[in-house]
Amino acid sequence: MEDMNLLESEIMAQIAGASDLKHLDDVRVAVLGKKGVLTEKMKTLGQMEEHLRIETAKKLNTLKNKIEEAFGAKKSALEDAALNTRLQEEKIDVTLPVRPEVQGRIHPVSKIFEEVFAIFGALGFEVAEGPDIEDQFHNFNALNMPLNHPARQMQDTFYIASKQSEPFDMESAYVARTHTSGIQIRTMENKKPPIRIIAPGRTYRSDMDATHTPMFHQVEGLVVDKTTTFAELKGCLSDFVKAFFELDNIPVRYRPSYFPFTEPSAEMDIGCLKTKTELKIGAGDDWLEILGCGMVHPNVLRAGGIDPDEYQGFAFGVGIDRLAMLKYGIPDLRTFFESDLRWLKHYGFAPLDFSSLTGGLNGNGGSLR
Ligand code: 2NL
Repeated sequence: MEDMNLLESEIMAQIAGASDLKHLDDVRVAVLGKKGVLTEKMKTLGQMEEHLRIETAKKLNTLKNKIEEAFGAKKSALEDAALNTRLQEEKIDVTLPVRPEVQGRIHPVSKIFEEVFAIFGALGFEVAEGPDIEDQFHNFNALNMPLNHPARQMQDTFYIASKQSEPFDMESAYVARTHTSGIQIRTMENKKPPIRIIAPGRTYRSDMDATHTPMFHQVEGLVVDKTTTFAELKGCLSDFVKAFFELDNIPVRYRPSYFPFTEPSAEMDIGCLKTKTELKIGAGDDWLEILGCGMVHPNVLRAGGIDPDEYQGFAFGVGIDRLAMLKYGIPDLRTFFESDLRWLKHYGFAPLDFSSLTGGLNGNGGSLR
């Protein structure tokens, strides 16, 4: 008995004295490990006479529980302490001004994403995200693009084998998403209307020339409710282009078009003036294609678990890289992805030049350009 009390206070002292998690674990092994003091004591039970054995076993078990509890408590105390030390050490003063010698700039693509978020945020949209690697259901089937649809053909989609070790199997393969529509399908699957989201992100197609890169950026939008109409789409998208180009009035027109996932489908153009050297947006007799849009196809609503007899919706898709080229006069798309510091210094934005509708999309003079 004496013996047991002494053992307990010794072990408790060792636990209390552990200075870090490694030290504590060494103590744990020395006490509870295969050759630990307590384990060794347990082993002696076998040789004891029955009455003593029952008595001792009870005490040892009680002691073991106490010790395990003490280890647990000490472990979380040490973890808390370690976290606090780390938080102290890694503390940064975010109110410090940016050092002028800082080289980093916000990439024009990131800047456009921010502007688009600010505008659609003010129009009541939430931002939704999803995986770059999609299954074929969310990238194609659910979007009214069945197995033999031309857009699914090998040449423009990157396919990824579902199991590395086995021969390539077309049916179970994943794809690098060719649009961000899968995000919207997932939203419909998981949430009852009203839905009002934008889905930004990287998208991938096997295509490379002066106006196409294998990775590009897109924002899609989706609105679903009982009374959503094409008129609402038109109002929403013309509000968007006016805010985006920071003009009170921009002529817009909708040309009939075709997408498998919308019916009717349209392309939206904005008025502009094209001269030999300049492109002026918002005035003139020329038109510039900006985005694709339409009313969500009933098959797509159904694939997202929404009853097309009860709900309807509109959707749109806009290329972010092209918007950046237009707004900031960047002539070659390929330069976007070359990571050339001189290019980024020329076209990039100051880190704290936030986009907002009240402060101006292009910030309050903080640009370093
Ligand atoms: C374009 C055209 C578009 C959509 C994308 C969409 C998504 C769902 C349902 C219906 Cl989940 N439609 N997306 C609709 C129309 C056009 O993109 O030219 N993008 C750059």
